[in-house]
Amino acid sequence: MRTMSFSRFQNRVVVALALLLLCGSAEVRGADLWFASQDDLVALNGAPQVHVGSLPGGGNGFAATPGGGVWVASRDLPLLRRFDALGNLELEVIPAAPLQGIALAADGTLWCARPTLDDVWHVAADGGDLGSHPVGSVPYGVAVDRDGFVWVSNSYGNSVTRLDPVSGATTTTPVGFFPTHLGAAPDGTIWVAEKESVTRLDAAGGLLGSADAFGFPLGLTFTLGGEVWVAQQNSHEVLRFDAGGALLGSIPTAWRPRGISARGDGTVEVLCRLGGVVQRFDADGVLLGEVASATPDGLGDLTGLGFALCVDPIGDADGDGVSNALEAQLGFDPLSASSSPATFVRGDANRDGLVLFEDVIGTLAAVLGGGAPVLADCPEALDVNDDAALDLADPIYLISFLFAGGPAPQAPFPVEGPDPAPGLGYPCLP
Ligand SMILES: [Ca+2]
Ligand SMILES: [Ca+2]
Ligand SMILES: [Ca+2]
Ligand SMILES: [Ca+2]
Repeated sequence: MRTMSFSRFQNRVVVALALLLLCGSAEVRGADLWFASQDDLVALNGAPQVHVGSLPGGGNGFAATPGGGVWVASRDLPLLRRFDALGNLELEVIPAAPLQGIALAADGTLWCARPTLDDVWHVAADGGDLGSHPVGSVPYGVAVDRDGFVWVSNSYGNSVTRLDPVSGATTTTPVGFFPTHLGAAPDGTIWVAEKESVTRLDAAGGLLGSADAFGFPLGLTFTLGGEVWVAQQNSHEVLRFDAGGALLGSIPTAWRPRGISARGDGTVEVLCRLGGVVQRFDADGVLLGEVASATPDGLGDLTGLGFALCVDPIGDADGDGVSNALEAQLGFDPLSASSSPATFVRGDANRDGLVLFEDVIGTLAAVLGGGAPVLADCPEALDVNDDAALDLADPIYLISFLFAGGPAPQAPFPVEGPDPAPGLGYPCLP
């Protein structure tokens, strides 16, 4: 009797815990933005924010993972933690020294700057120690570029080190005074925030140029639209640059902006540490709204867009079949499967995935006004030569390809994909 009632009690506890877990997971759902608020980890998916768990010693370096979780390096303690997309603590590693910037590589390993050891430390995806490489004096920021090279700013050495992770070879480029955070752009250039300037390097470490920035720039991010936004903590503004390094303007923010990260929907969020708000801007710099938070902080990739665009452009973070870089180029969200361009095979009139003689008939019928049903949803697939005109040249092109060794249909072909130039020609609906 006693045993039975205890077991019923146990069942109720299990059900209650399951319900609690379900409610919690529904709120976090792979954060759009991760950051630290004092000693808490916060997930922001619009408002309200969710305080996920505690971050002993605060949070400094952040690296969102493709799975929706995040690595966090503590600000005050030698402590590295990884949380999954629901905010559950997955891993806890105690490094030999406190960490500063951290960055995720395409293979899932993590690179961490260790200022007091003058090195960069390599951590396996399971938290294992993969060794370290000496860099310059007091390393601060870390970035991984699209080719897998690791970049480290040496804040006291006034230089940037490029590390080949395979051979361990390094090259070092002198830059401006007190370089801090840095990032590798989608085009492979390296952007470095310094005490009074922003410096650009090419993919080999050559100096491309430097812009004055007297507000102590710190965080920087690469937007979906191809701009570079840099938070200036002392002048309370964000500088906007084009990909070539030209200054486009500045956006006023709340007090002490430090962390900044672009989202896959084209917006950008700024952590205003002393203003006590996270501000969200549209792609033109218009303030869309803000969420109050106690000393919001965190540098690095807070959303996962940096990883998707800059480290793993050929990957498909959201699994919708279109690569991260192509989605960004077409204006879709690389982090959301519900935002995807329609895909098709050019020349495939009946949309069965194959290009055969029946597609010649379908294309011919559509061009001659036969009213093939496909015209309603994907006329772009019928524009076989992709010249933004539907005419007899298209079925002729297809016949020539299928039966006379003529050139293949233009992209996307033969693998299904999105229209590479959707601004021209015709629509294609999913
Ligand atoms: Ca995708
Ligand atoms: Ca998508
Ligand atoms: Ca077909
Ligand atoms: Ca055509």
